[in-house]
Amino acid sequence: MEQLLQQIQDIQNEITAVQATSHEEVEQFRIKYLGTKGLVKQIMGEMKQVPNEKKKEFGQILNAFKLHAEAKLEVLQAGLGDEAEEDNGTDYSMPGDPTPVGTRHPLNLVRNQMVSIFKRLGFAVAEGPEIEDDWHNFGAMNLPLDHPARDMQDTFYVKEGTETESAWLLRTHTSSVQARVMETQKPPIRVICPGRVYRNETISARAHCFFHQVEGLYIDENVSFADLKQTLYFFVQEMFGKDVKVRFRPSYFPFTEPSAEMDISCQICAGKGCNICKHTGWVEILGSGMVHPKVLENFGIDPEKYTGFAFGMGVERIAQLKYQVNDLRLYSQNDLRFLQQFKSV
Ligand code: 2NL
Repeated sequence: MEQLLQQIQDIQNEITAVQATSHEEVEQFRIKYLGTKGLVKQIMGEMKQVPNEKKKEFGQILNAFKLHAEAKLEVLQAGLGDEAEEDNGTDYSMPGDPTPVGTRHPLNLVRNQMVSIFKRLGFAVAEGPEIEDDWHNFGAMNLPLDHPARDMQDTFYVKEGTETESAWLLRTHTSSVQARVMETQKPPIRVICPGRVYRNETISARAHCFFHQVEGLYIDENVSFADLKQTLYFFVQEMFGKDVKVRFRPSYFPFTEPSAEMDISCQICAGKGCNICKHTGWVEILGSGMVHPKVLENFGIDPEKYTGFAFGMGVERIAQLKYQVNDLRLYSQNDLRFLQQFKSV
């Protein structure tokens, strides 16, 4: 009896220590311990030698012994995992196929950089609809009814206006977004409006029927032309480096007075003269001015108390100077050979 118990204990220890790495080894375990001629069956056969008064106690020990062996078999089977982990000739330690990482569109890279510079100066970003009514795009901006920009030749009309209903059109500048800001907010106002705008032009290397703009608007008490100049000078220094030179030329826009266009020293030839600057050493990059008093009045802002400056520039223009890509069509053709060249700013 003592000997039998010791034998069970030894076999149990043996079972506990068994390890298996293949289905074959697990099957060997099953045959050795749990098979019809296995050790568990053999030990059970010893039951007849056990005296009657010990049979109950011994039966319980034997049952626990059998359960222990069966549990171990399950553990070994589970340890092998599913069929996929069987050797099917695949080397799972091989590195996977690389996932190609996309690139940002060059216009988005430039737009993001422009926006982040103005954000650092405290400008908030505002966006608005691309389909606009006549008032937000033209009327509020002091464009007279007979202004050429309103012509069917220049603007895409979605719906022509009638005596009682406004015309609907594809916005020709993001000024319409600033109009919506002035409609809903009181000064001080300091926003930039990035977005796509549309003009009815024949597509060529130099013109497209849509392009991208960043416009800015700053209205508060005592905003001066000096503020305008310094803000825009800071912008181009951040964009093109500290060595960039600027000059302002008087200009005309219906929505600003006085108005000015800003040129920067040519970033392609450093002022020596090239095709981009038409051998002048200067390239025009934006239009700007002090917000016209009529525009302020259109939104109930008192021009005697408040003044403001505004500016607008093309994202394509800045990208052209940064990347020297001169054919505007490349920006909208989605040719991956072109787009994949722009990994970062
Ligand atoms: C250009 C010129 C400009 C503005 C845009 C503006 C907006 C408001 C009031 C007054 Cl709400 N002005 N915008 C002012 C001057 C020039 O854009 O060449 N853009 C590509």
